[in-house]
This record gives sequence, structure tokens and C-alpha cells, in this order.
Amino acid sequence: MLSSTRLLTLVLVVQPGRVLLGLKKRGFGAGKWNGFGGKVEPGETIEEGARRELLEESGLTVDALQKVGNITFEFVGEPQLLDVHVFRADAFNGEPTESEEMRPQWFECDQIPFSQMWADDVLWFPLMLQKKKFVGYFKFQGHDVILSHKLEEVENI
Ligand code: 8OG
Repeated sequence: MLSSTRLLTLVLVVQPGRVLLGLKKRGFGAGKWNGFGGKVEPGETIEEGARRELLEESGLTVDALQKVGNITFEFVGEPQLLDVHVFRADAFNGEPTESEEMRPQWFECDQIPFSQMWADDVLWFPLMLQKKKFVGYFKFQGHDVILSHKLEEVENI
């Protein structure tokens, strides 16, 4: 039975022709390349949580964060849904720096390592890179298989 929802953030730092990803070194999604993010803590807004996790995991701060997506994940057999708020930043301050959780690396937009990323990412990264907004729902069996999904572009998020 689904009982609760966990609020998470995900930030993609994008520059013309390239995107910054981090290799997750431990915990949920270890071994996968991903944007930077994590749980929203009590007392902070979703955007504050996104900025905090970005700084903790990559060493970067950003002036503006654009909300680009909202994705709900269900994992069969797990009671908690994940509600992931996806942001894009087109400018940053600082130098990408390895943290205990992430090893950052720039990827050309035509060389994004989708085979080493969450299976849903190949479906929505193109929208994010085109600055399109989207809402998605993905039902996973384990961490690699998508049983069903919905993904739609939206005007506002
Ligand atoms: O705190 P923790 O590292 O466990 O947070 C999980 C991070 O992973 C958070 O930034 C949200 C992100 N995330 C998921 N599922 C997926 C997914 O399917 N694709 C991508 N790109 N990120 C995901 O939880």
C-alpha cells in the first residue's frame, strides 16, 4: 500500500552544449551519473533544499534556478512515492568539486551517459535540455526496469 511521499530535489547545471553530472558514490542510485539533489529538510523550501544539496554535493552556488519538471516515482513493493522536483541552472559560481557523495564531470550534450543513469532520464533529459517543462510518472520494478510511465510537456510548473 502506498502510504507517503518523499520530497526530493534534482538540479541540472547546463552550459551551452554541455551538462554537469556527478557520479553518485554511495547510497540510493550509487554508480549512476545524475544531477545534484536530495531530500528537502523540514523548515526549508524546495528551492532552498535544491540549493543546499547542490552546494553540498558539487561545491557550486547558482543565482537563478528554473523549475523545469516534476516527476513521481513508484517502486513496486515500496510504500513511499518519490516526488522529485527538477531544476535547471544556466549559470553557476565556484568550481565543481568532488564531495563524499558525488564526483562531478562535464558531459557534451550528445555524449550523456544514459546507459549509466536512471532509466527514465533518457526520456526527459531532451525536454530539460530544450528548456521545456514536464510532468512525469514512472513505475519501477527494482532500480532498472520501468513497468509503465507517463510523461507530458506542460506550459507551467
Ligand atoms: O538523498 P538522495 O541522494 O537519496 O536523493 C536521491 C536523488 O536522486 C535526488 O536528487 C533525486 C534523484 N532521483 C531519484 N530518482 C531519479 C531518477 O529516476 N532519475 C534521476 N535523474 N534522478 C533521480 O530519486
